Amino acid sequence: MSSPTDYVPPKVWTWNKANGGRFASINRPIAGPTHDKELPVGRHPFQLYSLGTPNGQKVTIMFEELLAAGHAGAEYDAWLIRIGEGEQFGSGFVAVNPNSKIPALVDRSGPTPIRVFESGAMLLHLAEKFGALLPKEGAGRAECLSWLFWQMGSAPYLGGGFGHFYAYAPAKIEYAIDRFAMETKRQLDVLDRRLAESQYLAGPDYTIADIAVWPWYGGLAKGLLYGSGEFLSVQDYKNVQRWADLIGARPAVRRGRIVNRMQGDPKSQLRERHDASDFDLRTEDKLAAAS
Ligand SMILES: N[C@@H](CCC(=O)N[C@@H](CS)C(=O)NCC(=O)O)C(=O)O
Repeated sequence: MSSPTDYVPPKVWTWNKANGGRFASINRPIAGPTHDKELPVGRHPFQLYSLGTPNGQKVTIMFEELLAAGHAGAEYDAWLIRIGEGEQFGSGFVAVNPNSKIPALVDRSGPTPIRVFESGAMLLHLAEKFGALLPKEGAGRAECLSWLFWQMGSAPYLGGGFGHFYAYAPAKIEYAIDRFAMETKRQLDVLDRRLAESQYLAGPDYTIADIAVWPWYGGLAKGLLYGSGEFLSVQDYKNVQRWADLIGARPAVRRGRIVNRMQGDPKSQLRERHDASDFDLRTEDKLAAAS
């Protein structure tokens, strides 16, 4: 193993603004808004403020699935929040999500707007509201919620741990990459074993558990996250591969994953979504470019 750094933590931590990391310009040790900025409000019952990262994709995929299933009340406006420019610290955004992270949702379908933050909470809120994609009771419901919360607890090791140290940190630290690569592979194996015995994560039916897990672990399995497919030997996880392809082929998933997208081929990006017709004639181009 390469030698560890000679860093000795001081008695009291202080904020080193220019730490050289990819997100040094937006990371802060304090919460709250940095500036006044109202959020725009569109005409639909749901207002989503987001970005097309895996956490953002969960919610746009959920909306597209609900609409595809005929829940017309699930119409939504998806506004772009540029986290690289600090828009998550605007006063309007912080009022919806005090944690200053995308996605943030306002449910305006009733007399009083309801704020929802944390993507897992959004999936649950929408599933309960529309009676969709969540088993109603018993073991099926418990299994679905278990995998949903598994994703919320596990992905920070993948993104904030492995992804950060493998792709974004200013130095390659063997200890950190090794620790989080091991945990990421362990998580892939957890999924692989589950998907060896079950068509979908919660059982025979597609649910919000699949919608939560797919953008992270499906993307990872397909080599789309951090350029790490070969490093992690993702092709070895055959059941995850089968499931990733199955979910990825769903038309609603193909639409949802390009909403609020800012990276990759410009043809693969639908930066804001305010109407079903925004998936215009170029949609096939966009969907093809995104895969
Ligand atoms: N647990 C949260 C995680 C959200 C999250 O980490 N969002 C990231 C983008 S994927 C973000 O907004 N980062 C901006 C920042 O940290 O300032 C969720 O699932 O909603």
